[in-house]
Amino acid sequence: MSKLFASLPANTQGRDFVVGDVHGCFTELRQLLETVVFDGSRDRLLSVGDLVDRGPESAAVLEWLAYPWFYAVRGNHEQMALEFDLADTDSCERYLHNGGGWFICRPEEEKQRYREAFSAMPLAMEVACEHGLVGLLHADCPGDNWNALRDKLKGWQDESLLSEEDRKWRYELIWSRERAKGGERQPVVGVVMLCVGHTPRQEVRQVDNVHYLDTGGVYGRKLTLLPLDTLEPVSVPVPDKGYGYKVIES
Ligand SMILES: [Mn+2]
Repeated sequence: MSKLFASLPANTQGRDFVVGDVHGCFTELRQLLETVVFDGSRDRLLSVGDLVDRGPESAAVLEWLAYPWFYAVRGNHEQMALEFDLADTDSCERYLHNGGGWFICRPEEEKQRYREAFSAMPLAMEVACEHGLVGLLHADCPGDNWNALRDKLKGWQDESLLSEEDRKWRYELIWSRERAKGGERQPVVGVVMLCVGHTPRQEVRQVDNVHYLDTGGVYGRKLTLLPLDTLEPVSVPVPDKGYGYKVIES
């Protein structure tokens, strides 16, 4: 049984950092860690999901997920890998279009190793820090209530047995751009801040108490790390890898 909601205790020894959508740009993630002098014996790295697809080093995700200091929630791209079905032409085309070629072409036994790792990624995570409780998930908090989200995810015993309604709710959690595009939402109750990715912007920005950390690294912009103590974003540029088709709003 996978654990779909994770709670991390406060890190009393070191620092916590949250990284935006990596999308296979692990070289730049290493550069970021060097920039902040990351110490794996006491610091922790948290991810808002979408570690894979489009970028050149997606296959390295297993190595990263195995690090004891690395904690990642599942993004819509990990979910696409989980739902990918070679026998379904539509799902193949959709995943290929979304940068999943690296996964689609792998032998079945390798795909299975990735599926096991992705299905073990929680859909949401919370971490206690000096500012209060911080939430992480990929796109948005359905219902704008963290306590309700926690209760719901803790109550899910088997993800393969979800009702249609719960599948829609999960879809919103990892795919929604409603708030990011100015839809009418409320601040998320139950956390001081919610860190998300999914909707790339030129800079880190905040809508209500939701912080958008995807700064379009894989689109030739930059990859960004948010230290949870200073809340001052740190970025490294990412060379343009030819995926610059996506419009990034300022
Ligand atoms: Mn995404």
